[in-house]
Amino acid sequence: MQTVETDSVADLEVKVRAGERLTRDEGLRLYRTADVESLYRAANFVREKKNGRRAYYNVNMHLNYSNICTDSCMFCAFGKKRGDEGAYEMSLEEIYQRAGYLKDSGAAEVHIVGGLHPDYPYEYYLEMIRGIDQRYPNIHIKAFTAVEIDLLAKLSGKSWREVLQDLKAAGMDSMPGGGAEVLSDRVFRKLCPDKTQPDEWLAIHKTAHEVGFRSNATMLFGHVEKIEERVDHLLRLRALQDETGGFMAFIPLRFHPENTALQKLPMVGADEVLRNIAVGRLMLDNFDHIKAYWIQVGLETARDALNCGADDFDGTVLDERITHFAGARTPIGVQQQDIWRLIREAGCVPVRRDSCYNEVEVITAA
Ligand code: V47
Repeated sequence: MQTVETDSVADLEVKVRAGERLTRDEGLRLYRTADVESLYRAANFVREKKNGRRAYYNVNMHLNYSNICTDSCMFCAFGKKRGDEGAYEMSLEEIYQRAGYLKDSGAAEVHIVGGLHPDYPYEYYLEMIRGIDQRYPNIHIKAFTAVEIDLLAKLSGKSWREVLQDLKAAGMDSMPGGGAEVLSDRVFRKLCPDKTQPDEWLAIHKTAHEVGFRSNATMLFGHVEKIEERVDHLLRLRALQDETGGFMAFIPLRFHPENTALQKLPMVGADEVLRNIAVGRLMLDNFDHIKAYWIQVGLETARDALNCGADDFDGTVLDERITHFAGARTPIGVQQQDIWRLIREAGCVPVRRDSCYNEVEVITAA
């Protein structure tokens, strides 16, 4: 990848231990350094300062209601045109049924995202949220990326704020962090020129925070981006978090090339995953949580990430599709016991959390 061996970052570890904020140039050094020992130690220091040895997870399910999408992002294997092999959509009844299965399996959160569908009306989205919330009021509904919020605004002729207020009234609880990719105009021009743009992604999250939603932020790494663009992405998230405090977790997403227009690219290795987790932990000093999304990074690497800055293992997931369309070899879901074992192997204490990181149970069971 783009990392090159340069100097020690022991001085940055000292700075981090003193509680000082890192600069853009220092972020670049963290991406380039061969001194991963200092990098991981510094990131683990921040992780322990914020979260001790706790490692969070939740019992959740992904619900990807349709993969039919009007856009054609080069990194995506999930989106299909209607009539394509593998294109699917779910009726509202099917969605409610799946949410019911979720409740029966003890899950506390449903994470809902889909493609940019050409014909669903505005009311379909509100009805989806309202119907789940009415049937299962205790399930936390984390739904719709900034890109879908933008679509809903265009569909309804309403502002982002009005759309978010409608969704809140319908029962939506928080927003996931997808669609950010790398917040760089150059990267978007190359990979997804027609999609909700970087400035808009940030403005939608800002509006969501103002409306009272908490949200997450992702960064899709390992494709055409430069390390300068990764650092700028982190700085833009940090600046918005300084303003609103509305982000809960940062989630570095490892690009899976299979079945995408970029399939000639190799997938980055575990070392790059751990570096992105660690640099994210160090640059985002105002984020409480860094998520190791095991679906994409692999269960063992997610375990190792818990000692390189990450404090959150995501959840049981049950039925992930976006990364599996792009060739992910991980399971589509795991049992809580598997997560406990991996967290303990990392020397951490498993803590089941709710969607807003309130502790539900410190796990002592075997
Ligand atoms: O927005 C698309 C990315 C995202 C590929 O907020 C790909 O808690 C890898 O945002 N290889 C969706 N990634 C996933 C996401 C997410 C996941 C887990 C937790 C949370 C959260 C959010 O997946 C998309 C896009 O950036 N993506 N294609 C691919 N080929």
